[in-house]
Amino acid sequence: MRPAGALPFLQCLSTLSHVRTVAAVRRYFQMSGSAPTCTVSQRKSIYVEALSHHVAHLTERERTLLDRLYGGLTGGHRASLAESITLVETQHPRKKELAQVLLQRVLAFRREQERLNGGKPVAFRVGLSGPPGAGKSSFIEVLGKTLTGKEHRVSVLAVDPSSCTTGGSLLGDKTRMPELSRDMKAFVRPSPSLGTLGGVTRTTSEAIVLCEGAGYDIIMVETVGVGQSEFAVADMVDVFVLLIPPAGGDELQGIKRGIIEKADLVLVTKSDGDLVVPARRIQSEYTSALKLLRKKSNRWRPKVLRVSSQTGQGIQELWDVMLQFRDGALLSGDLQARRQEQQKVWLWNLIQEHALSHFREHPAVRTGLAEMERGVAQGDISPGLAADLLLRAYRSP
Ligand SMILES: Nc1nc2c(ncn2[C@@H]2O[C@H](COP(=O)(O)OP(=O)(O)O)[C@@H](O)[C@H]2O)c(=O)[nH]1
Ligand SMILES: [Mg+2]
Repeated sequence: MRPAGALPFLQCLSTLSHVRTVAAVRRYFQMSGSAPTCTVSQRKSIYVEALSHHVAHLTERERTLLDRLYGGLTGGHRASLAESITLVETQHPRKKELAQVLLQRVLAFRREQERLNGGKPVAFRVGLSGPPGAGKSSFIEVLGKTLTGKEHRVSVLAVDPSSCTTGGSLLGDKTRMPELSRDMKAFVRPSPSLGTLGGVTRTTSEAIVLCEGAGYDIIMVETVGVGQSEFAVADMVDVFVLLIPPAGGDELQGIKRGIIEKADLVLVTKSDGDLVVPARRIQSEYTSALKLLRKKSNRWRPKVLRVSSQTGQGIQELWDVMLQFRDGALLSGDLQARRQEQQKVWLWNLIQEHALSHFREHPAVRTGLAEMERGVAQGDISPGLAADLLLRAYRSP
């Protein structure tokens, strides 16, 4: 098994240029090729070697900055965590490299904690999605407060696709979590308002690692059911929860079928006052709908529960169900397997993103792309032939 540290390591490759690192990288791949003879500790030493070249090029100021962030973060200081997340969110090339060095150190720290924890993950990652206004932030606030009351340390991260395109926010999370934001055992981080959705989801994954390194044992990621963000979030958490409000006539509409399939739990929100009756109806609709869907796991049947953030009804029961889910998944190894699979998906997402932008930026491709697109759209040339031609231009030196 390749350690989780391989991911930031591979991210480093794209930014490293000097010869000695390239040599280390080659050795890494040669060793991986001869996998049976390559021990885990040999591989680890290669990561360390590649990274140390990176570190060797740090200026004194950069080194001091990273030491300060690492020390503060692993010491559980919120300000250091916030600053570290800002570092992973940066678009600045050099700072991006520094962020990778920091992440690699935090990953090593977290792995050590997992080892001390009997190989089990040190934090539980909860993804929450649903249409705007479903009551996600209100719910996170109430659940978060319940958990900090039980001595958990809770962090809340947001992925907001609208903030990427318009700079506006559909989540409006900070303002809706006034109590949790003030709670010393909680850390609430709004979504960055710049960048692409791909970039934001990547930095959210990295922010999860940082929060775990800072000692938060419950990580909640909030997103809206708009664009593809909920699929990205489902791929970075241990349990994925869909929140549905009890309003409107055609409730099942507007919620993508694919995302219902991804849900481990469905929560019907606002089950209080006049809304209890429609909430019950929606609960039974979803319970039947889920029965028709393909089973995601043999060990877990998705459940539909009703909650109210206003009265607190159902919150404790929901948390008990989440713990049942977590404990079962830990015992069977499903949780660890899911995380390993997510790491691989993530690796391929990054490769696709980089490879595609490399392709698009190739001079010959840039010259021919618009013409090919026009030709394909008008039916003058088949998409297959156009792709062949562009790829040939890309491959030619
Ligand atoms: N009656 C009732 N209203 C709620 C409840 N939770 C949230 N709301 C209301 O629903 C609206 C949207 O809530 P919010 O948490 O911001 O939803 P989000 O967009 O999904 O994060 C707000 O006006 C809340 O006051 C609830 O449990 N009961
Ligand atoms: Mg919200």
